[in-house]
Amino acid sequence: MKKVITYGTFDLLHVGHINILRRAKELGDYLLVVLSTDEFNAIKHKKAYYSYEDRKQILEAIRYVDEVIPENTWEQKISDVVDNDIDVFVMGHDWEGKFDFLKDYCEVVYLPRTEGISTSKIKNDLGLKGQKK
Ligand code: C2G
Repeated sequence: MKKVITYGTFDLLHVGHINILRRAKELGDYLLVVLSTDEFNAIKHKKAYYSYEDRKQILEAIRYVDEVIPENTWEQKISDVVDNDIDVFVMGHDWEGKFDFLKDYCEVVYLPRTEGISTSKIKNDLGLKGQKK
């Protein structure tokens, strides 16, 4: 079984998220999503609208997603890949090059982002400007 892993906050779920999850799943048989906790989001200077538990439940309802586990630190990726027998690491190309250290442990794939949509854009368009991102 070819196992794929990806990471993110996945707040205010939109087609950009669905597109990366679908394409990630297409690279294997099993997709593990490592979901940023509310505490880790604070470290990323992000504030999700939905709690970790709600974002986890939403992701688990997506056909492409097989498992969701918490992302608590920047440093957990090597152990996540090794401990879960991961074959492919996938991220959007806004992260191009940032996780190449994982090439010692698995294939690393950066996929094009979906243009014109983002959680920040949704918040801005809804007049939530100035809210903590
Ligand atoms: N994404 C995309 N197209 C968009 C928006 C997001 O392809 N229009 C992708 C991102 O490139 C990322 C994934 O969707 O691969 C999740 O995006 P975020 O929830 O914004 O995650 P991020 O804050 O980038 O977290 O340790 C890694 C971090 O947790 C990544």
